[in-house]
This record gives sequence, structure tokens and C-alpha cells, in this order.
Amino acid sequence: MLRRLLCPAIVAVALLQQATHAASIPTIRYDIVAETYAEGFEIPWALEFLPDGRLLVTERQGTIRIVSPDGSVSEPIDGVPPVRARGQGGLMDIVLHPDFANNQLVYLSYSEPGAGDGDDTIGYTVIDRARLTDLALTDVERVYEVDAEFYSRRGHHFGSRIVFDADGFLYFTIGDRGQRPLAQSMETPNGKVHRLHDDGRIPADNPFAEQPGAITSIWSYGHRNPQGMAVHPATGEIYTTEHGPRGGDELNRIQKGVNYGWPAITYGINYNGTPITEAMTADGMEQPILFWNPSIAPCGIDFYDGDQFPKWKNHLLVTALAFQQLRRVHIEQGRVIHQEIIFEPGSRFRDVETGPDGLIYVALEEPGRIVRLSPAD
Ligand SMILES: [Ca+2]
Repeated sequence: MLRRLLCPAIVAVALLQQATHAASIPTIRYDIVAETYAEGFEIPWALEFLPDGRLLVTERQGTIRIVSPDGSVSEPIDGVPPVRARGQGGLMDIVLHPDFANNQLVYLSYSEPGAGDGDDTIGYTVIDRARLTDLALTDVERVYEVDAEFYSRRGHHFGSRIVFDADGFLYFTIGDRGQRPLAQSMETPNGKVHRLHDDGRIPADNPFAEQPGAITSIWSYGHRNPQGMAVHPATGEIYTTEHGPRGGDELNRIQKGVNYGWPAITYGINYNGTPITEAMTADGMEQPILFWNPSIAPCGIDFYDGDQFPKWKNHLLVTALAFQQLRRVHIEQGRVIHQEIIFEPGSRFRDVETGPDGLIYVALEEPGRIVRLSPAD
């Protein structure tokens, strides 16, 4: 009887030890330990920490949950606008306003349902902002939308990452929506990085603000599908990762008014093996600072700015969907010095964030969960 009572306890202790002494994962500069921090998500798309240490998590089907520091996960919060969750689209990024502590504003990107029903629905990337109070969004307000003519049935290349720079400008990405030539046209929002004031107004110094017929929010162009964007903590420069064609995924350093080449130049080819263009370079078109061949399918990125991995300070953490990896990319003065795979748990990655505790948090898909990386003792 005693033995039967003890057994579950012994098993529990063994499991606890297993969890406590999880095998460490060697990397070049640190041994790291990975542990599940929170679970029970569908497809977690974006991570954003609140000043109080709680973690906002978007799920692509159109919900937001909040993870408490103990790892417990809230029910979906109220007030999230309806999204078109089809193909690659749905609810995507979430970021805090730089003055969130005083105004409680959060910004969302998502595929907005346009007209139509069932398989005939159309959609396009929009940006909303709203006040986050307790477990609800209130005062939802549209910050960016495009004319109805740009909405389409296509289910891919929504872009959708959002960042604020040190001066408080809002940047976000929109992919080419599967219509390649539009990435080179100033008259469409497709395939661009856009820049706005925090309330959606167009900054007067945007590069195409005065150009007749141009979409005035455009900051840079010639992008295929940028799904990662981050601001360098020291230099303030904006970097994006971009899903390219086969063999043409890119890391770009984003500059005002610059053409990043898609689809006129690329290192990739069509996924069926046919060429897109013979050109890899062209005058007036910027080169990526890194391209991945084979394609890793880079998604969310973050410059590591915590204090738990000091040798990784300001290195870029890059998540990968297809290759199911977290990579560390060491960049100095706009050049890639080195890259390393640091975590490969056998699951697609969507996003990565440095926590306020200096640990690294990643959003994984299979199953939907948040994993925390810390240095081994
Ligand atoms: Ca390019």
C-alpha cells in the first residue's frame, strides 16, 4: 500500500528533475537550456512584452492571449477586430506604442476581410490601434488601409511586421500579394515598407510624399514578402527579413527611398525550377546584406538586447519556418560576420523576443507554444 502511494510521487520527482536538469544545448558561446514557458496556442504569430512582464501573443486565427510571468495563459481577450484567416493571412503582428506606459496603445496588423462570402472573400493588410485595458481592446481605430481596388482573393504575402523607430515613426511591411511587378510600382502598396506617424498621418519627409500618383506611405520598395523587422538597438537602423523565391530569402538593411530589387533582381528561382530573372544585381537596386540558399523561410526577428547572453549583445535572432530553426546572426557595421543555428526543436518558428528578464522567448507552431531559452548553469 505504502509503495503504491509512493510511486506517483517518485515519478513526479523524477519528472521534475528531468525538467529542472533539462539537457543543455551547446552553441559556440553558450550552453543553453530550452523549456516550455506557455502552451495551448493555435498558431502563435507574434510576441510582445508588456512593461509589467506579461507577454502578448497573437494567434493567426484572430485571437490575442496574455501570458502571465508564471506561464499561465489567459482566455482570448475581448475587442479584437474580425480578421480574414485564410492562407497565410489572419491576425499577425502586435507592438506597443513607444509611450504605452502612458497611453496603453497597441498596434495590430491583420488581413482585413473585404467584400464577398465563403471562398470569394477578399482581403488586404491593415493596421489598427487600440487601447489595452485589463483583458480587452477598446477604442479600436484604423491607422492604415488601402483603397478597395487593392484587395484580392489571394491568400499570401501579407508582410505585416510593425516596428517603431527611436523617433516614434511607425514602419510596417506589406508583401507583393503574389503580384510581383507591383513591388516596383510606386502606385501600389504591394511589396513595400511603409512609414507613418503614430496616428496614421503621412510624414512630410517620406521619399515619395510629393510624387504624383505615388502611395505616399512608401519608405522602401522592391520587396517580396518581409515577415521579419527589427530596429538595431545601437544604430537605430531597421532590418527586415524577406521570404524570397527558392534560394532567395534575404536580410535587408532598410534605407529611405531605396529599391530592394524584387522581382527585377534576386538570388532565387521559381519553386518549380524555372528562372525569374537572370539578374542578381542592377544599378540603382540594393543588395541584401545576406541571402539564404537554400531558403530557410525567415520569419520574426529581434536584436538580442538583454543581459543574460552578453556575448550575443545586439546580435540578430532570426526565426525560420521551413528550416525550423532559430539562428544568431552577428552583424557589424551593416555586414554579416557570422551566423549560427542555436536552437532546432523540430517545429516551425514564427517569432522571437528578448524578455525583460534577458531570456529569449520563441513562438513555435507544432504544437503552438512559447519556449524560453536561458543560459545553462
Ligand atoms: Ca532584394
